[in-house]
Amino acid sequence: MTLTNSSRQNTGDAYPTRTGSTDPNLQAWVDEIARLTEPDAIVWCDGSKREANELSKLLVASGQLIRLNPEWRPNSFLARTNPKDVARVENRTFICSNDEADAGPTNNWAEPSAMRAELRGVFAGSMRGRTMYIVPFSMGPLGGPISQLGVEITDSPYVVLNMGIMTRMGETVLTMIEAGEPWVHTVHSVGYPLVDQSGITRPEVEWPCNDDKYIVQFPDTREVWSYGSGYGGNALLSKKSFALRIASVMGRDEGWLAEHMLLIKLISPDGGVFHVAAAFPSACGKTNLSMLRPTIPGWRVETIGDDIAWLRQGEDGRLWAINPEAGFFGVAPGTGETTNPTAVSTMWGNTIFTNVALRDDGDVWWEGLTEKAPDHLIDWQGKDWTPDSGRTAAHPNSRFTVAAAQCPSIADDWEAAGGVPIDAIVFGGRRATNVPLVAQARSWKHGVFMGATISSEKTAAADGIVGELRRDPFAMLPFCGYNMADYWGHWLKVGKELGTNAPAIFQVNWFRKGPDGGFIWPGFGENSRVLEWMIRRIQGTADAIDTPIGLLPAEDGLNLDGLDLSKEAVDQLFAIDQTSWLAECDLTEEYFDKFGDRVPPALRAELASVRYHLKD
Ligand code: GTP
Ligand code: SPV
Ligand code: MN
Repeated sequence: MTLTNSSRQNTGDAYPTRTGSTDPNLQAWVDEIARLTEPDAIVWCDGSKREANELSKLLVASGQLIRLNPEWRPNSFLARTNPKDVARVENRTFICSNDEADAGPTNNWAEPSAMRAELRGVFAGSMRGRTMYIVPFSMGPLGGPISQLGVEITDSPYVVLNMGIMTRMGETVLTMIEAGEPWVHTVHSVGYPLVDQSGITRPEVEWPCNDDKYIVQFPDTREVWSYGSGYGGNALLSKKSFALRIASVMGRDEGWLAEHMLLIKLISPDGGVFHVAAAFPSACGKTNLSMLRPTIPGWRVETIGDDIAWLRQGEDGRLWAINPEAGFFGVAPGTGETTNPTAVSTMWGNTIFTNVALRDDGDVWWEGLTEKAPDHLIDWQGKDWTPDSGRTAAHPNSRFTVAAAQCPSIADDWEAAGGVPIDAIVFGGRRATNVPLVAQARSWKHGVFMGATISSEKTAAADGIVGELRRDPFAMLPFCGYNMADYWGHWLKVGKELGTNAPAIFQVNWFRKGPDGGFIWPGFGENSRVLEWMIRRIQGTADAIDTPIGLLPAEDGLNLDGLDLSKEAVDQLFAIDQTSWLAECDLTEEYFDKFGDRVPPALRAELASVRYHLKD
């Protein structure tokens, strides 16, 4: 749909901003990108409330955002993307390391100078008729010892608004850069110039983007270039591009870890405090676990992060972690009062919704928000919808963007600059079969093996066939900025440094299915039972049975009090089928072989040990 009210008429001078930077490198880079992309105006973002208000007003006026009814959802907006721009595009995501082998077999690689030339071609004039925004941001608390700075240049005010929620964004970061702090360069264009080469204008559209997309990381120079998409993980470059792909390379070089992990503080009935970091693939339950309300008496969970963690060994020898983000970009469908009431209360206002449905009363709705759907909605594509339409009202990967500070379960010290000390690391995936509800690794090496061999059914968070089983080591398949086998090696090295201070490692699976095809485990708040077992294992108060694939809860070890789950169902949750596990080992060997001799020998040894015990 085209819109008559072009957004470019009144952008540049909408609010007072600085006009440049005293940092010569930053200024030269901005000038260079402006020369290449030819924007109408340049705006240096200050991160103020006023700026966010001006931008949202602008987007509402141009029809690119819908203001929700403030009575239900103050200062909140709905964005509907182009139906072709709804998820991360993994086949257009590139790791352009100087050496192809450093990208490894799981990443798309392109030769850096050839890619730079290609990018110069697509970015040439790509911001014509638009405003170019300079978005300075900090990942992690400003000035923290684990924190890092970045700047995103973007021609999307929707991106600026989201970055204002997802990061610590604004003027202070520019001051830090001007004082000499290092920073990561990121450039983004939706790839929809409003003026062509010969000066002919075209009208603005509801969701500008381009069929041709590029999400390009240059790990050696720590730069990101993103073109053609306005969607979350493709366009909010602080998130997957910087905080995972680039940061994982920084971590490899500097001895720390950048992970696709949630972070929680767990408080036991006797007041014990524990911190857990958990990696699950996209749309496999991180946000839900980070906001979990325990069903077992006396336990509390507080939220620190829901998607990304940066972890580093502290002076005390333990592993400490921060959430580098300041907001949540969460999956809407399935988020409701019964599953994740904390998320529902977090988004009471000041929230941007993307691709959810619009209610007649000007509020939002998606599948799972309430049990019963409203009688009439406008669906995520702007079409009339009724419960018998035969299609979902919200896109399966529809999302909410909201500040972490609004979360009622946020931990008091979630912004502690030095982070929190980690007691347990958890790996999970979506597996209908084989993988038990919970297993503990016998050692750090075995834990790294568990992480390296995660498989999960594909979700709507990325382009592709939903449900297809794929390997997703450490839930980092789409996010590791270097050779995955080297990354496993890096994890082993970090474990060696940590020694006896290393956290315990566990594997979980909330998604095992029974003979009727339904999930056996009730999940959500009941996952607290699994967390309790982990803590008791760490404290040495819970027994485990040693099985070929890891340590499983002993008979009656898992607290199932008050849960309506048959003995048969519990057996199904923990069943280890020898034949299918041996077949799984064959697939693991095939998978390892893809990485040739870069696979750490310790992981091959772990595989051999699992096989040996299975055949016992
Ligand atoms: P990304 O933001 O893509 O990284 O996803 P995520 O890992 O944060 O996943 P999220 O918590 O948003 O959950 C994704 C989907 O899984 C939602 O539809 C949830 O309702 C569903 N889900 C989460 N936890 C559970 C669980 O314990 N059991 C079941 N059956 N479903 C769950
Ligand atoms: C994911 O896909 O893991 C997300 C959403 O958290 S995105 O920001 O699009 O990557
Ligand atoms: Mn994620």
